[in-house]
Amino acid sequence: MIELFSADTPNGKKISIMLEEIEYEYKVTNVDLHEKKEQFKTEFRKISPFSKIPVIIDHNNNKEAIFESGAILMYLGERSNKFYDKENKLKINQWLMSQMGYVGPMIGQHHQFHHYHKGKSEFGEKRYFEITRRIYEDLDERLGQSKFLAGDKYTIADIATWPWIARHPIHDIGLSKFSHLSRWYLEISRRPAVVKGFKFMNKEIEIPLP
Ligand SMILES: N[C@@H](CCC(=O)N[C@@H](CS)C(=O)NCC(=O)O)C(=O)O
Repeated sequence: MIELFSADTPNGKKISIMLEEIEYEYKVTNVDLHEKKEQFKTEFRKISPFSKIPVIIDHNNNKEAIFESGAILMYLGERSNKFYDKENKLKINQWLMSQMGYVGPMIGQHHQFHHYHKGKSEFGEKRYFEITRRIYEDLDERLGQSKFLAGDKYTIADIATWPWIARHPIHDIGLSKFSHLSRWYLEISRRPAVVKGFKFMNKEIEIPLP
């Protein structure tokens, strides 16, 4: 059994979707990031040095806590032998690392300036709006050449990126204007494991359509 320490965020959803995809049994422990600020509790910091979700503990294998969503996806991909083909590892790693180092952090700033704290910084709003638009354009271009991010097959790179695009209603970029990105987004949205993993903390929410 895998224990998943998480919250209902794009980084959190990456792991619930992966666990659903590989059909591993898992138990979710909610970490209240806002009211109780449980990420800063001493016990949690022992398994997450930067006080961040997601974290997993694989009770059937190494029993060691694993933090960082990219590292967790690689671990689960290797352990299950799914969505992380050895022959295509170099490509998958590039698209996964781009998500980890660029797509997620930049869109995350866009959420802060454009959605959660609008009016606080004109510079921040403009900067991250533009960067998010460029990310949509660049992903659209890639997905015009390739079925999935790292090639013909759905991989952990798609699993890492999709939950960020699933917040498109608050981005105000207009996902439907990007035909290849929309095609990829919709195709992944129809996967039963994605539908289940998306609702891992809130059964009421629906995947937003472009
Ligand atoms: N690079 C990390 C980022 C994780 C992250 O930013 N988690 C956020 C929620 S999406 C968090 O735990 N924030 C709490 C905090 O920073 O206090 C990963 O991908 O696992």
